[in-house]
Amino acid sequence: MKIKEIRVIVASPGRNFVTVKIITDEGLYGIGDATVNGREKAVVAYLEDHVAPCLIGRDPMQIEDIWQYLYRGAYWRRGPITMAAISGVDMALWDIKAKAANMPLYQLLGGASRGRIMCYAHAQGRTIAEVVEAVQEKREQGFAAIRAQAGVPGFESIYGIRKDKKKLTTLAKALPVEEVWSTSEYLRHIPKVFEKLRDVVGWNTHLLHDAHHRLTPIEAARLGKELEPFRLFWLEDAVPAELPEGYRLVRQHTTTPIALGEIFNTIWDARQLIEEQLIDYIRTTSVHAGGVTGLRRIFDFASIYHVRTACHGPTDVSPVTMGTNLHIDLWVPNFGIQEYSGYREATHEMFPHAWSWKGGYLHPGEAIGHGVDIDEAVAEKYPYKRAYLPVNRLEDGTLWHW
Ligand code: EZ4
Ligand code: CO
Repeated sequence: MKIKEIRVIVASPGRNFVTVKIITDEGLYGIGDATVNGREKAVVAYLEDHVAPCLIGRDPMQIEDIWQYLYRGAYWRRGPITMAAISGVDMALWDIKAKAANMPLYQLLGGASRGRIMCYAHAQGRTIAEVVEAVQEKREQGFAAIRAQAGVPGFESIYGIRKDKKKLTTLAKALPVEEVWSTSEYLRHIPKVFEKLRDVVGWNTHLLHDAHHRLTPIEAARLGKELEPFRLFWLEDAVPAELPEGYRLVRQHTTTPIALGEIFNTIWDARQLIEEQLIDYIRTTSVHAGGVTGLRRIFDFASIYHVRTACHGPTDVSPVTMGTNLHIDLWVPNFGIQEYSGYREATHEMFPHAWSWKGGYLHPGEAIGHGVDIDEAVAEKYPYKRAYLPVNRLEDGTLWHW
């Protein structure tokens, strides 16, 4: 079998997705996700100009060799753009291999270790009352685990929460929205949110929170400590992780479990955090951390340090990544949880998929391959639109972490 053609499809059924389609001379094809939110076209150029020409004519069964060829062979290793391109190719090749083997991907990985995959939903609101309502709504839908994000009084927009129409105009111009942030106000407010949530929902629902890289280690340590009475499932991305040893301080001060790694691209980004047992959940996901090949390596490594998996699964990773993650989730022995933000109708339409969601649980389905396809005619209806994530500033104007 030989790789005959590689198509890179960019479409925006509500948000931009970059999809790789690898077609073989035997008619089998595979699909991969290569989306980097806000920098999509860089991956498209990387794939079209630099990757595809090298792969035509190669044997698609040689997944490991192709992975190493694209990783070591580029000389310039790692980084989100390179790794998204490798991930997209890798997912498509595993899809082809599983189709050739006439098996769902999870069978090739070693078979199912569980019957269903626990996932968590997002709930958010500007006021505590709104957050409570949003969490209750997710509970009614059957979610056993819910990430709660709250606005901070006096601040217009906080991560994931936006209210005014003005912001939508800025979004329409497709430039980054600017938000304003105060760590001290946030730290005072968040424990009150979880105190109220525990009062209302009791102890049978897992509650999670994402600090989105905005704290210093000592601030994260204090937040973790103050949240201990409310028994969070985890505190996510408390501190930027370029300095992994910063997490030692967090760890020394709190028993609130720590989750990290949605923006990591390789095992090297996660190595020290895992080895020193500074985190409890590793959040790498197939589109950003090297596809099935990269993710499997990270997760096996994590398993010997008591670190469990928690694949990133926001709306900006495509249903192809979701499907791929679900096959890994079903197999991986040290599974923790899967993030699931859901998708718009147009996204489901563009990516027909065998995976399914019911209440708080997901399953990859029994289709051969990873079970996710792309409808190229539907993709044509939704052309790419430039779009960015917001940026974040302190009240004095200093650029901060979003
Ligand atoms: O903000 O994927 O846990 N989930 C998250 C996400 C990220 C987006 C950025 O593109 O933090 O919602
Ligand atoms: Co996050």
